[in-house]
Amino acid sequence: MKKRVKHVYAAYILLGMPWHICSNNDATFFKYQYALVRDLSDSFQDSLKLQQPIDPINVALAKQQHEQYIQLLKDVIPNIIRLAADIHYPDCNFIEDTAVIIHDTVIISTMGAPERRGEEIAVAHIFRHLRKNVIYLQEPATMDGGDILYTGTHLFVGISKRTNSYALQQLERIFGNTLHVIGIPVHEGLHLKSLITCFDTQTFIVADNHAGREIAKNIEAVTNNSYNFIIVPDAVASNVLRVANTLIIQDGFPESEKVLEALCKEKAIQLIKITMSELIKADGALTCGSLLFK
Ligand code: CIR
Repeated sequence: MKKRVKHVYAAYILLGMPWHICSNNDATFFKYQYALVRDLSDSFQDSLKLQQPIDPINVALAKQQHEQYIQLLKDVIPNIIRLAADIHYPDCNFIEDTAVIIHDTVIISTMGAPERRGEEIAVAHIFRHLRKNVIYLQEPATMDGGDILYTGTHLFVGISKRTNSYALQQLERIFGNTLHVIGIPVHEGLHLKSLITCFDTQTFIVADNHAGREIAKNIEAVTNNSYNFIIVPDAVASNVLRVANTLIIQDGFPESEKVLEALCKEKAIQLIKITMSELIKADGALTCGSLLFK
């Protein structure tokens, strides 16, 4: 597998060869009507962190970066629903973790970190108001939305520090008749999507590290090689956000940017870069700042 991934990577860099042409279905799959976002809390300095950053978080700058992210979403998604921050929840802007949305069904998380439990209340309220089919995960299941990777065919569930196998079982019960629900162990980093995200419905962007390769290998094995993998040298840069014909990536990772630029050029996808330096310090990235749905 390692060889195949490397080969694909090299092909892209050296030859710019396409091996899968993006279909219109991809643009439809990633076309959203709504983005649910939550403002960044004044208490963001106290957000959970896998390790303390060398330079402390600049909360004012974090707010600016989060604001830019929301403004960017406004350009590509017609309706933005914006929740106010809650000072009691320093991580509340990372709204992706509170829920998983598959068509009209919304699974409300019991988040893996006890400090974050309660953030989901305001989110569930919105989805009930929108008349979605709201289902609450039941204890002892814990789940963070950052561990859920959905491609339309497969629902990959990262079994991580935050999401456990009880959550996998419950998701299998709910979606197992219509989707392949597959558990993927996550041995490093915070979430599955800290290491792998969708470029399109057949192509993943994966971190070039041991954990990223293990995940890619696992996905290849369980799906009988159904997906392509594009590896990027910076783990943080593996978290990209695809919306319709646009790919949002993180600024500041030039080597990864080259790979993603070539890919977008080849597939006629618009590339937009955004700086997330302060959110990264709290292990956040691009997907975690919104819940996107139709
Ligand atoms: C946490 O540890 O829960 C937050 N500081 C970061 C959550 C990032 N969430 C995500 O990528 N889905």
